[in-house]
Amino acid sequence: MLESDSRYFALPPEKSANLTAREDLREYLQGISGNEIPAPGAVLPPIEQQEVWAAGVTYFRSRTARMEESKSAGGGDFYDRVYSAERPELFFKATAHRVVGSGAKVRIRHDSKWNVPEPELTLLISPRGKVLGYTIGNDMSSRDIEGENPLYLPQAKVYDGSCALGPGILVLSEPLDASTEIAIEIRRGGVQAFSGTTTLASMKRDPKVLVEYLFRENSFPHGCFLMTGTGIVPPDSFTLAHGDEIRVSMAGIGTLENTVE
Ligand code: DO4
Ligand code: MG
Repeated sequence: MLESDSRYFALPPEKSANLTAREDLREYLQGISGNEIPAPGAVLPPIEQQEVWAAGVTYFRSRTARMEESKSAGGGDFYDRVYSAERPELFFKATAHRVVGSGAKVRIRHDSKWNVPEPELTLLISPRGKVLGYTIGNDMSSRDIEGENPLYLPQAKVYDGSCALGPGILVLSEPLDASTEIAIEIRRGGVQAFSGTTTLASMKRDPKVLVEYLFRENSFPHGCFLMTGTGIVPPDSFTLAHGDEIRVSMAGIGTLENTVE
């Protein structure tokens, strides 16, 4: 499916592999402009066989929140060190079957009591390491599990329904403007429970450098997604609850909407 100015068009699978440039998409859209389809309730995540990776502690807010949550594990000065280090933190986040699209349900772990969404600019990268486009990612995270011991990071981050991507891909090879805003709103029982914003200007790392590190000694025959880290963390008193509605918006990409199962 293709979205253009909030209008939706069917995209046959055999076409999707060949439409990688913005010009191809424009041309294709012109040819099918009569075939509009209704706006979908839930859409599939824009992923096929790619792995999803993530960068961590790329914003000061993430560093500070993590130092706070890992106090009982010794204060977490490693978060401060990774924030300042030349080498970024990169970790494996999800395979496609753990990823949900917009309108679908994300999950929190049953063995965790402190959970947050992490709204993140996410890059779609070609097998050759070229940024092809951008989407919105939600890196669902269990703060108590990560805070107990940093070696538990994969359990805090990787589980079924731990990752949302979408609503679609903004096909664009140029960098997004630093003033681009990421906004999140969480609603509980129809009432706003948390909202926050940041801009890409607050990201400490250049996305291109994150990609360069990711592709060192790693090949991605199908390309991959790279979440670029969160700059918004709710206050420590906040945890997600079942039924919460999470909306993450970025200009030019749209809104990724998910309910907590
Ligand atoms: O260091 C742990 C994970 C960090 C992360 O996911 C983020 O900063 O977004
Ligand atoms: Mg994250």
